[in-house]
Amino acid sequence: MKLLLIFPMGKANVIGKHSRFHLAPLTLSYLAALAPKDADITIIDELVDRIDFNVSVDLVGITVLTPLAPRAYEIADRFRARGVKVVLGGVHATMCPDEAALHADAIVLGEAEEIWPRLIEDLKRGRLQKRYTCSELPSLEGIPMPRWDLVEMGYIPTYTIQTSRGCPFDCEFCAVTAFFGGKYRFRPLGEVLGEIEVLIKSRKQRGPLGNIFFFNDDNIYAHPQRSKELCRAVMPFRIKWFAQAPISIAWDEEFLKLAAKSGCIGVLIGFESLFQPNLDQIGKKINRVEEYGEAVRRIHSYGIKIMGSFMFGLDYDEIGFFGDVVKFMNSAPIDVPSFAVVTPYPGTRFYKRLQKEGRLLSNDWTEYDSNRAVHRPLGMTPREANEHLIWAWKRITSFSSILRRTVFPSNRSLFYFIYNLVLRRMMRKTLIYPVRSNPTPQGTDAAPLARASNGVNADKR
Ligand code: B12
Ligand code: SF4
Repeated sequence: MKLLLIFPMGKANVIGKHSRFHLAPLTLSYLAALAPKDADITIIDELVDRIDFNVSVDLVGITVLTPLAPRAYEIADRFRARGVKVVLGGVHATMCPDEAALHADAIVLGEAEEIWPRLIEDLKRGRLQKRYTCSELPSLEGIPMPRWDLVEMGYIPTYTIQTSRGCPFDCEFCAVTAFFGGKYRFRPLGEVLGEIEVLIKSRKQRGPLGNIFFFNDDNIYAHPQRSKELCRAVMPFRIKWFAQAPISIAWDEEFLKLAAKSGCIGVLIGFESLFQPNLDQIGKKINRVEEYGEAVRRIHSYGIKIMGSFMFGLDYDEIGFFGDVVKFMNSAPIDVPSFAVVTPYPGTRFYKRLQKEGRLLSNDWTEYDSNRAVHRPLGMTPREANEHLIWAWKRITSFSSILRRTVFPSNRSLFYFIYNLVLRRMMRKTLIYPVRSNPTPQGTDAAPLARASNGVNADKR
């Protein structure tokens, strides 16, 4: 059985085609590991590889995220035109199954641990079904080691490991809880350690930075006790790691101590907004704006750096907020900045609310890249949101901001200085200077609802 697994590239790629400044694709190497042992598998990550549409294969599997969906469908249609069977899976295929089904011989809804081997067996026996649904969330015990041997070297030299799935929170805009059903599951620690050990042994493959790990869990601190056990367990390996975490880690000194001691070099934190009513509305109530400064100080005091992410276009946002966020990032300081326009991904509560309120502006999924407004914000026009996002990126990747955030503070870091220079180059090349062929969605110049109507938004500060 010849399998071809594809990660499509959409316009959402802000890094640039055929640049290897990416993380290697865990989803595909993991799906390869779940396939029968005798399968002959090729992995194509379109960010770095080209697809040979004439290749002889029995089955093409494509993972679908929302901004990549149109490209995924285009690839699927081309293979199907030749009579090759195509399966679509992933978050977007799960949230929009009827749409995905138009481009596939079979679709997989939800997690594929149990389904994928069964589907391949069905294909072999000539009884492939149109739709496979994960009815029960799979246990993460005994999941196989991803087939990194099938992925070419040369990505960012970081190993990606998933130690848990899900998050106990349910932020309105986030697809995680909609997809994973709000249930938090974790892998047995022994299995995670086993995977780390194997990867460390193959380190030479990945160059001198080969001991940096990305725990790509949705929330590494979802179960504080278990998070601390993970830190204790990885200590002997002397790895460096980073992960996504909530701001509440700042108040758990024991965790911060253990994380730092076990090699934590950074955490990705969703600050999202500097205006509390926004946070309350999107359900991110663990974030308290008045505590942000102190939280950053505490996390930094353990030598842990912060990638801080903020979103714009939330209901209580107004233009001045862009400048406030840049100012906060410079003074906190935030080591690696990340900005997005809040995006209503299908299946989320945010999507459903905006749909009900008639505020969705685009049904072109390529525009759902978090770099532009595809909804009608209340306190600014979509165009203002887009232009100010670019303005904020420009300011935060200026030399003065980079020096302020990474060189002048007492916890200065050469690594993060260089990282910011790379980010500066990337953002200038892909978002700040290029004129997009299709820059803004329909309705871009629509007046903001609140300003145009009754000033609902006027006295919110
Ligand atoms: C790590 C991560 C990233 C990394 C990816 C690194 C890498 N190369 O692996 C980075 C930082 C690059 C990234 C980028 C983006 N991401 Co991201 N990311 C994640 C995260 C946290 C984990 C993904 C992961 O590796 N999971 C582990 C694998 C094993 O799980 P999986 O992919 O879901 O696959 C399982 C099933 O879905 C299914 N499956 C998936 N595909 C297929 C295909 C077939 C054929 C079959 C049978 C089954 C199947 O089987 C797997 C096993 O059960 C998820 C959150 C989440 N928990 O899903 C967000 C998430 C997937 N990302 C999201 C988004 C929006 C993005 C960006 C668009 C953000 C942006 N503005 O740029 C970009 C797009 C990337 C691109 N290629 O253009 C959203 C997707 C929403 C949506 N509706 O599409 C998520 C869900 C986060 C969220 N909070 O909503 N991301
Ligand atoms: S805390 Fe993060 S992962 Fe959890 S629901 Fe909110 S945004 Fe999603």
